[in-house]
Amino acid sequence: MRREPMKQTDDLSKTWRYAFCLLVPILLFGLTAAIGSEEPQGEKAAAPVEVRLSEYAIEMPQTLVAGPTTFLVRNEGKKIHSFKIQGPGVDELLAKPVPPQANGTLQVTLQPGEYKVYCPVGSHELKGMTRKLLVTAKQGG
Ligand SMILES: [Cu+2]
Repeated sequence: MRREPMKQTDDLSKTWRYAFCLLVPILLFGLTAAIGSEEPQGEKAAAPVEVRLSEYAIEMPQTLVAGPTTFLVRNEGKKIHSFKIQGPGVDELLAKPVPPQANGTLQVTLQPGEYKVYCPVGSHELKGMTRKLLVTAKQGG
């Protein structure tokens, strides 16, 4: 019987090639899974919308995109203020008025349309603490 001297090394390289072929897809899959799992978070948790209250004005964006929205309301004035929003599907008021230099948050789900935002404390609305907010439909959703 004749022995084949090459067979041993040939088998070894085959084993290595096999292991390599197995390893690469596992690594690639792990990488893709890691990247993929981060995407939905950015889509859902939109950054809070900042609202600044003072005597007697409300500062905030004029337009927003529809969807779940958190308003971060900062009272930068010297008097107690609050924040109320009324419009399509929404009639919400801060749980409690915001003392000077304090914050409050209000979560609502905005629909496309026009909203009224104002401070319901005393006659602050008449003094200027009122404005309109335009909500536009979400793009590509
Ligand atoms: Cu006010």
